[in-house]
Amino acid sequence: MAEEKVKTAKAKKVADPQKASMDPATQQMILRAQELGVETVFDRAETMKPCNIGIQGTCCKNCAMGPCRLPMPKTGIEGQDERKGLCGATANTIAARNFSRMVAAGAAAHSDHGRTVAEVFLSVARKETEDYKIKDPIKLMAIAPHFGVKTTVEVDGEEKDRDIDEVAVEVAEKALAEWGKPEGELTYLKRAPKPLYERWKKLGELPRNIDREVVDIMHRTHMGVDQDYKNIVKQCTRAALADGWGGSMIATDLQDVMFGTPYPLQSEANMGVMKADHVNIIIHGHEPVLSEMIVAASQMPEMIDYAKEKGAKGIQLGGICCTGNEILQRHGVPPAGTFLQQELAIVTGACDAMVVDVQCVFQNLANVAKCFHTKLITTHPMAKMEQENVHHIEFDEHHALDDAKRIVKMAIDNFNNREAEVMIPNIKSTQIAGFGVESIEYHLGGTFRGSYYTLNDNIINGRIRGIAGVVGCNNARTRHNEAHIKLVKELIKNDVIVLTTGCNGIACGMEGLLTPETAAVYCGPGLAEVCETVGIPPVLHLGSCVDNSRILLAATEVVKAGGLGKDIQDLPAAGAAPEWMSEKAISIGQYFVASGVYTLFGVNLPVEGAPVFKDYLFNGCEKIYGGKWDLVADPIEMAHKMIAHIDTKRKELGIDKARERVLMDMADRQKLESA
Ligand code: SF4
Ligand code: MSK
Repeated sequence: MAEEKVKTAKAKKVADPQKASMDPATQQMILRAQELGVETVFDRAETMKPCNIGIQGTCCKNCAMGPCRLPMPKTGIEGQDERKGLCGATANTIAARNFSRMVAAGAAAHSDHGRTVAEVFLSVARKETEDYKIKDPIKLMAIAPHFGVKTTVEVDGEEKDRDIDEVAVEVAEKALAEWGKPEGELTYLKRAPKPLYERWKKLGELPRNIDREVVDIMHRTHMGVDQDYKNIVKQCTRAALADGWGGSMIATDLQDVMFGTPYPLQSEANMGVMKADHVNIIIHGHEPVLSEMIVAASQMPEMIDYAKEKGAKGIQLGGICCTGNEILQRHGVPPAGTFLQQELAIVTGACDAMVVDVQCVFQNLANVAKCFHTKLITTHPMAKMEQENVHHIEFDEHHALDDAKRIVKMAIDNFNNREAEVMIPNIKSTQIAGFGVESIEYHLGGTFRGSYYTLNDNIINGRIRGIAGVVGCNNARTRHNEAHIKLVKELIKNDVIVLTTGCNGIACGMEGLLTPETAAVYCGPGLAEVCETVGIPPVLHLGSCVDNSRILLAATEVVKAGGLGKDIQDLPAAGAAPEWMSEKAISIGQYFVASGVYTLFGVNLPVEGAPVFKDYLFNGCEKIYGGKWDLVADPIEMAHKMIAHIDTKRKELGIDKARERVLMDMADRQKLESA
């Protein structure tokens, strides 16, 4: 019995479920884990406190003369900051180096994901695999010109469409070259509004190729190289832009071409999506290349029949993190939880297999799986686990469907091995997910203009006060989901439409904020009216972490539609990651800042020990990029800082008065209705 296996765990300080999470399903499962003696991240957060110097960003271990630790003196810095490492590196240099290494790691993670997708796409284009097809040829034709690939050819003096396979091969080759081309600049940068592109050019910060910008950071932050924090931030920008407008954007586009561009669909969210009488397979990580095949395999009649033979009623898939978001937005597979719920999905006792690829995967999953019957399967060559109970089935695009069938069969064969009593919280919410640049245009675009005209019109007339991008992780140092939900609710209450990705998207789904009906309950009158008229939720789920590129392109479309300035920095818009934890979030933050967005993070930022560097990120950057960083732990205060920024931008655009009129109209109308 699982209970017996885990009784040996030593009695340790454990988390208070109510304080650890705002989500009742998570609270129930934390308690359940504690009853079984299974340790989770919530308990570890009680016993391990963060390093006081690391958290300030001023611990350097870039050479063996260190680690050199430069904490802020308790009284603060008065006069000259005399602190230095053995080599003389200042607090600014050390914090900037650490920050930029986070950007490098984040950009590398997103972009390497993009590279895998591009490699699979090349195999598809060359017809080396039967398992994947081009599902969205229209999108292929739409992105081809951005790579300089012609979509038509002249035949006998007439322009004809080029053969789609030819276009696909050329796009794939050009896309892959973005990682290592010897000269030039990234091709997608020109998709940004012209003034933004020109600014990056003038600053000399156009990324050359994706890999080079990551390597450059690792070189210049080596002991004894770049010792000017401003110059280090310049390189952060190049690498971050290579992520947002490069690796991530290519990942999103090619995934859409191969797996289909998402359109709104109905699904559910939270751990209650798991079913006791079904084979449950939880898919976790970030790269959807194999999970696409697992979705296909789990729908095959032969697999469903096999599951029934074993006594199950069927096969239930569930997602965690962004692989979950990928299969949610294209297939409606419901997320079983956010980043912090990954261990708890196994604690249900009903997880027959958990399949993980890359990023955000806890090594402790192996220890939790050991206490239950769950088969934990790693699938990526660069992400294995040392524990013996972990299976490795390596993804290969040439036989991906066979690999996926093997995994699904393994889960089915494991159905009857359940040991612990199954306990699945009976908690889930309905959601509409699967939005994107194209579907926003469809729902909020003008009927005749085919652009973001209606969205812009509603921003200009003030029904929609502004746009917020709210994204990012959970962090066990804060109450699970609380900052996400409080922030989003406060924004929509104040008529700010929210575009979400990543674990914020899952958190909003769990809270039931991703339905059109939410608008009447939580939104201000202007946003509620728009959502009701158009039939959209006030929070639009745009997908996974790489899909933050969709937010960049949506902002660009808003600029193009006119009336709201000439650049992203002119828009009444702001971005936030209230519960961030990943290095990828720092890369995302930097590319949003460098694209002109006021970007607020919660929890903490490793800059407090270097006040001059911090001031550069929080104030100096605005003069250069139009966007800047900020740190606000309280989500309501964060919302109001975002709203204040949105209002400033409205004033600069001369549309602040329009909003006052619209709200008066609404109030008048309400008065009339109640009379
Ligand atoms: Fe210390 Fe300088 Fe070495 Fe960093 S690079 S560990 S500050 S001596
Ligand atoms: S999964 S990066 S915890 S959003 Fe993309 Fe969630 Fe953050 Fe991982």
